[in-house]
Amino acid sequence: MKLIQGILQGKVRPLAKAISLVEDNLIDKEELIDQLYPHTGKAAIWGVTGPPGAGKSTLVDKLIDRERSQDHRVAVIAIDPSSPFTGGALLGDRLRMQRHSLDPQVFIRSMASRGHLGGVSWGCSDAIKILDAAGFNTIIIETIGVGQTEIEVVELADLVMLVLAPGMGDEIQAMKAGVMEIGDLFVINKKDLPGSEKLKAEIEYVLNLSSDNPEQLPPVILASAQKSEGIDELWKKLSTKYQQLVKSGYLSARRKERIKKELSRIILYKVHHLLDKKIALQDNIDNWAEQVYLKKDMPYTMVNKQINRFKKEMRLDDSKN
Ligand SMILES: Nc1nc2c(ncn2[C@@H]2O[C@H](COP(=O)(O)OP(=O)(O)OP(=O)(O)O)[C@@H](O)[C@H]2O)c(=O)[nH]1
Ligand SMILES: [Mg+2]
Repeated sequence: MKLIQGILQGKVRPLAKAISLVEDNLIDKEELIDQLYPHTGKAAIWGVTGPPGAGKSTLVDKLIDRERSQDHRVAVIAIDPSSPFTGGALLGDRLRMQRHSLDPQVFIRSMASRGHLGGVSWGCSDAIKILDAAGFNTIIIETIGVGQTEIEVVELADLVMLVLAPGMGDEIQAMKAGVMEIGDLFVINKKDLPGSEKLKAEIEYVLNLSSDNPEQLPPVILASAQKSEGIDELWKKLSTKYQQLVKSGYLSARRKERIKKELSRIILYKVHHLLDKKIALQDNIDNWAEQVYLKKDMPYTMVNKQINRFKKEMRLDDSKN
């Protein structure tokens, strides 16, 4: 396939086309992904998350510089949390990193987090495979860390960087609930603003409390993306942390876990569609609802009747289920 050749050569047009294909979740993508898959596994995948406006994109922009100074090719996927129809954050993220758009070794793409079949992580995990096969050394996924979708996306990364900034008290309280555990590394951005030292101390305190191994606490780094301060330290810590993950075997464990989740998700998705079709839900649901509304049938009786009909059609032996 010409598209595959183009991707393996790292050409921008085929890349963009392939990512659109996975974004729309078209069936043609399956062959594409499977053919690219043997070429994947080389890229380092960084997840960057944190509350809105913490400075994630500005930070990513600066990290791209550091990566480029090592001659690394970098791809960024910015997950746009708005609906596919508004595209607000998309514009902000693009602007923040715009100066790299002329560099052919940097690829920046936004993906909508809502309104797509199978959810964002599906499209995103395929996009990562495409970029990986295209030979990008580093793939950065930026998501806004508030909801479940974002946590799912972060699960696609090898290493997760949580970006916080002073003056966002409520968000940080909310984040402590679930998002704190997923950070391999913490950045307190906007250190030029008051309250950053205090926030760093707070985060370290929370991390200390929740950790069973105080020796291995994730690093907390003060930075100012805007003023390019602390970027070198952050970048070095990122590299060290990544090496640690590789050496400890933790990276391969994480990747296997990811494959497990992905296979489960795809299987369940496909089974769901198969069942939907077999049971002819869409064709019958109005009628079934009417029967239940008129109390001619009870809800569970109705459901079990349909399931039994389906089992018979599929010749599923009841005793085995
Ligand atoms: N004072 C200060 N402002 C910063 C710093 N870094 C980023 N900003 C500003 O903070 C605002 C948000 O920055 P972004 O990089 O877009 O933040 P983000 O986390 O990507 O935002 P979303 O993607 O919308 O969640 C912008 O106005 C930046 O210029 C910093 O170190 N100090
Ligand atoms: Mg952003």
